[in-house]
Amino acid sequence: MADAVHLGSGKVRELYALDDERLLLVASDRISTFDVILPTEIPDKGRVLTGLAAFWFVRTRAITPNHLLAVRPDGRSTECRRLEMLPVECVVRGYLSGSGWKDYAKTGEVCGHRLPKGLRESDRLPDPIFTPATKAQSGHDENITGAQAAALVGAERVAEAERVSIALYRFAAAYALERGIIIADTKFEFGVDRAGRLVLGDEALTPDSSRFWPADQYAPGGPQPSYDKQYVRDYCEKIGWGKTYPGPELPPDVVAGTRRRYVEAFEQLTGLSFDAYLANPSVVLK
Ligand code: PZK
Repeated sequence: MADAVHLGSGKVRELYALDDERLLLVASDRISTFDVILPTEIPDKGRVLTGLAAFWFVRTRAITPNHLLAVRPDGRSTECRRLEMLPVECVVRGYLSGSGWKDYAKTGEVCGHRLPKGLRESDRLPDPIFTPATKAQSGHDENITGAQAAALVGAERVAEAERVSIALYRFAAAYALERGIIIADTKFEFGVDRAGRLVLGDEALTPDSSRFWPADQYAPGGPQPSYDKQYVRDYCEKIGWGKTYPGPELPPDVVAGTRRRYVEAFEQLTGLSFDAYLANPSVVLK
């Protein structure tokens, strides 16, 4: 880290340049809820996300190349190839939730996809849909149509990103469901390498970039409990926090319960013990 140059901060991550070709993504233990970063950290959260993303990168290499070069021994830092990132977030939805549900309830459509009538909140869609988004001025993601995405990055590139995104989602959602986790939707970020190839970047198929639901509690017709953040949300509701900055400190039992859920997601999906990952993060790469 001595000569890494800080390039930027995300809500819960830091980005550094290692050299002209390599970046370092560092996942912190910060947690956000209702778009506010809380003052209390969840120990090892960044390691869980880093390990899970690396696990998926290795297992989806036949679907798409990705930016992963190495996971550092700290378990929270990913060395990755530097790409030219596309200014479009590639969201795939397999279930009707969040802004997808809101748009459908208003218009019967999500990002230009005409959907069957009569769907309920959290219903599974007949087929997963590609619903691109851009980072708006507000910092919030804004859904856009395929045509708007094409105007931003070119029609062929969007078509390629859509095909790869849907294939990644289908693979991961089927895999996760066998292990008791519904991936309701997920966001991919792609870049282009020097050879002009589309490459998967960022952090993929984690509970921070996706909605994970416990499959054994799935009950469409309303919102679903979050696999990872439900204790935090319940606590925030209980104390009547107004969901604006600053967020509340979390009590130890909420921290412990939330950490346990992140670790459980890691262990269920990877089939590895999290202690084994802490001892040697490269276990997820085998
Ligand atoms: C890249 N971000 C998001 C912002 C973070 C992360 N492989 C790459 N090549 C070039 N740029 C990026 C990546 C990746 N991944 C990712 N911004 C640029 C971001 C702030 C902090 F940790």
